[in-house]
Amino acid sequence: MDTRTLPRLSRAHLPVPGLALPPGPPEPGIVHLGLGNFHRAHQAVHTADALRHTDGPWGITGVSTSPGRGPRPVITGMAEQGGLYTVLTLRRDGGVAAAVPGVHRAGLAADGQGAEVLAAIGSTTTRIVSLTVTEKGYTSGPGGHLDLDDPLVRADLANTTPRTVLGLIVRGLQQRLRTGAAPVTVLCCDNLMDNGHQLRRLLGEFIAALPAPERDDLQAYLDASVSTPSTMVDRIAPATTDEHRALVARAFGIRDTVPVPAEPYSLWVLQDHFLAGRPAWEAAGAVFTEDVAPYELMKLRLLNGAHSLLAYLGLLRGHRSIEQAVTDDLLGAAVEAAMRDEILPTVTEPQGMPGKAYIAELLERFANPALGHRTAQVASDGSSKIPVRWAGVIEESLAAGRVPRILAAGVAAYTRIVTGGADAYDEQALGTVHDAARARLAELTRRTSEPGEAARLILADGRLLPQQVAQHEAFVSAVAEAARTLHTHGVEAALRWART
Ligand code: CS2
Repeated sequence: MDTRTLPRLSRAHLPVPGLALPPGPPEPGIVHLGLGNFHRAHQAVHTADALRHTDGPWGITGVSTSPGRGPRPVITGMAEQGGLYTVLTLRRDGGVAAAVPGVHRAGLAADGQGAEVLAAIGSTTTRIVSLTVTEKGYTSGPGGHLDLDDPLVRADLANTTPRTVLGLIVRGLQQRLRTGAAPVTVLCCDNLMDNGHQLRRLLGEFIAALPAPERDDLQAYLDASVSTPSTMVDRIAPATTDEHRALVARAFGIRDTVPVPAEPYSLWVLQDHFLAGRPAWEAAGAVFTEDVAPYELMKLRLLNGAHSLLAYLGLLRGHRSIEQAVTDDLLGAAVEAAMRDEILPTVTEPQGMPGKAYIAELLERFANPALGHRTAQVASDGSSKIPVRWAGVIEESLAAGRVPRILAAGVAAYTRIVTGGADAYDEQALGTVHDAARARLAELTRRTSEPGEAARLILADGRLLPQQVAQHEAFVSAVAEAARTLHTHGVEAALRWART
């Protein structure tokens, strides 16, 4: 189909005629860092729905935080479409629905338009600075502390044109100090445990590393006028491909260069600590509660934890998508067993969300064939995802006297993939697993070709899993044995070993 003849998405050409867009909010009260698919399918949709219910100054200035100069396709595409894009809700039965949030007022690239981003954060009309910058965007190192060895962090501490996310926020807060120090909420929407507290601690660590006069003013401002609520965010929104663009054209007769595919499920749980107001997100299904932690724990450990297992073991079995991995009987059963027997005992069930029912629902969600969620995408950045998803489960299981062997096989699969690359899985067919730690881990394991030894070296390095785990001989031996088995006999044998 030649899509060039179709009308481009605009307020006049919507995928569904008469689709009600929120009235153009007069002011972008939200600056959002991380203009990826997750934000565009989650917070933006909740905000649009909230605005349909209660009007307010809640337009969004979207900031792309990915490094690299030059035009960002998402910014250019949205700008050409008046800030619009289609959210394609893809159902398991093949049904497709379209939504157009229409809440973005401007798009900026942090790399190249840093001054504009700081001005936006500093503006008196900005009331919320929200973030979806992924786990690695927080520039934290061992123990979750600000990584002062990271050259970008060091440069941002010395320089007022920041390139890291923490640098952008702190320098933005500095601008706010100049424009009257109005209260603001910095809202973390990433898959981190206790994400509001973690962000606050990291901001504090960044500020503490600045010279005295700057440091003291900023710390006082952070303490008095900046809130950082914790949130649990959940919606599977894979990367956009040409197939999704073709689907918009075929199903709705519109040309959209930047649509977002997403599953029907969406959940947002937040603490209601907003110092300068917020959209009526509760009218859009968001849940406000003081105690977000049980929701976060359950979601990060069960959903994201199982996702990563499916991704690493799935890649080694030759699966390109999460759906293929979970519908592979052997792998699906092992991951279900890991969720039920290894992960569930370490989570507190939030009220109204029984763990067993949540697991059954997750298996259904993962098996949605319409999503095409790539294993290589979920497997990427394991060095910053595994500490969040698996470390606590493993640590608590070991403390309770259990060695979680399926998770050990998952850790082993990760070490095979990041050190073995194309030798471990079909990188050509399945895609590259990106990970900032890859070069360092390759160097660390350079002297050995024995997979068990390589796994031991990665654990001993102490960055992937905490010391108590990395020094637990029964667990380390289990990972080493799983790595050897994966290498010589494959996933089936490793899972048979893990489940005996
Ligand atoms: C995924 C998440 O890419 C990943 O690592 O596990 O993005 C996942 O799809 C979302 O957290 C679902 O809410």
